[in-house]
Amino acid sequence: MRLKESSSPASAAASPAPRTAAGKAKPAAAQAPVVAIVGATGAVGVELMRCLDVRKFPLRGLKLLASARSAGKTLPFKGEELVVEELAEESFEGVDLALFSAGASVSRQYAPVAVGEGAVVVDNSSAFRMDPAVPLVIPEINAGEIARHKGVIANPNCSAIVAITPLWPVHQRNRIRRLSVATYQAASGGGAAAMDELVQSTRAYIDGRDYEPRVLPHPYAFNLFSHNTAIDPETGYNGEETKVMNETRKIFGDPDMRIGATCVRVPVLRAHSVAVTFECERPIAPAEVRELMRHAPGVRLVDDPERNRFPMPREASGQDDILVGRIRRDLSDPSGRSIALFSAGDQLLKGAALNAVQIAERVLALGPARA
Ligand code: NAP
Ligand code: 2RA
Repeated sequence: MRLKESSSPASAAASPAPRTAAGKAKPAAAQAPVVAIVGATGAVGVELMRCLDVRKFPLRGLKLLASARSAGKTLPFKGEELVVEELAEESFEGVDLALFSAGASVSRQYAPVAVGEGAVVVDNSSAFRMDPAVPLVIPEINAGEIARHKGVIANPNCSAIVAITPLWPVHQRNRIRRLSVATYQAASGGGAAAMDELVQSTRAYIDGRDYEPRVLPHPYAFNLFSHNTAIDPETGYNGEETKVMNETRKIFGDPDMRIGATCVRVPVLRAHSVAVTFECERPIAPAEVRELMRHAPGVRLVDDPERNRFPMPREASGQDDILVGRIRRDLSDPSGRSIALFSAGDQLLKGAALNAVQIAERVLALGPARA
C-alpha cells in the first residue's frame, strides 16, 4: 500500500501501488501501513512509539531507525523488543509512512529518499516547514491542508503548537490581528540529552559539585536563559522566535498577522509554557474566551482564580490536551480588544509525537491516491 503519489522536493517519484493477483490496486482498508520511525531512540521517537500504541494506530510493521550509535539496541513495543537499525538509503524499502524526528539535516537528506520509495513523510524537524509546497499542520486548525501533500507533511515547532492551538477558535470568531508570545521552554525541547543535563547539573549544584554544561550553552540548574538557537543579526530574534512567528502566520493562513515572540529555556523537565497576549479586531471579553476554550479541541481549561490554580508544566506533562488559563483583560489596551492568558502543553506529545500521529491518522484516512 502506498498512501499518496508523490513527485517532488521532499519529493521523488513514488513507487506504484502494490497490485493484487488480479492486477487491481488494493482497497484503502485492505492493508495497514508499514511505519518507520527515524530517530526512534530520541525523546520524540519514544513518544511516537507510545502514541502509535495508545491510539491503536493500524500497523503491518514498525521499523525503528536511528544513528549507528543505536544500531542493535532494542526498544519495547506492545510487549516485544524491537531492534533499532542504522538509518541508511535502503531503510525505506517497503515503508508506507515515515515519521521523522532526528533533526533537520537528517530530514533534508533522507526524507526525499523515503518519498522516492513511495512513503509519506511526517517530519518533526524544521527542514520543510516554510516550503510553500509542504503543508504545515496542526489538525485542530488546518487538517484540510494534508490532502495537498506531495509526499511530505511538516509538524510545526512545538512552542508554536502550544501557543496557537487554543487561539484558533478565537481567531475564527474575531480575527487576532496582533499576537505577543513569551515562552518558558522545558529541557525536553532540547531532547533526551538536555533532560539529562538538567537532572545531572541540578544534582551537582545541590551536592556543591562543579558541572560543565555539555548540551545547552549556559548553567541550567536554578537558572534560565534565552533560547539556545542562534540570533539573526538583522532582526535580533533567535531561531526559535523566528519559527514561532513565521509558522503561526503560515498555519493560520494570515500573512498580515503582527507577531512578536520571546523564547526562553527554563529549568523544567518536561512541557512548555507560554504567556500569550493577543489583540482582536473587535472588543472581546475574558468570559467569551473562557467559553471558547471550554469547547476548543485539544484544549483543557484550567482557570481557577479562587484557588490560584492555573496551567502548570508538571500537570501538562503526559497529557494530550494543552492547558489554558489566567484568561484576563490586557489592561494595557483600553479598547477592550486584548486578552492575556497562560498555557502549558506537553511539547513531546501535542508539540511533536501526538500531532505527528494525528496527521498520520488523517493521511491513512485519505487512503491510497491511486486505489
Ligand atoms: P533527541 O532526543 O536528541 O533524539 C534525536 C534522535 O535522532 C535520536 O534517535 C538519534 O539517534 C537520532 N539521530 C541523530 N542523528 C542521526 C543520524 N545522523 N542518523 C540517524 N538518526 C540520528 O532529539 P528529540 O528531542 O527527540 O528531537 C528530534 C527532532 O524532533 C528534532 O528535529 C527536533 O527539532 C524535533 N522536535 C523536537 C521536539 C521536542 O520537544 N524535543 C518537539 C518538536 C520537534 P541516536 O540515539 O542513535 O543518537
Ligand atoms: C525547543 N522547539 O524546545 C524546540 C523543540 N524542538 O527547543
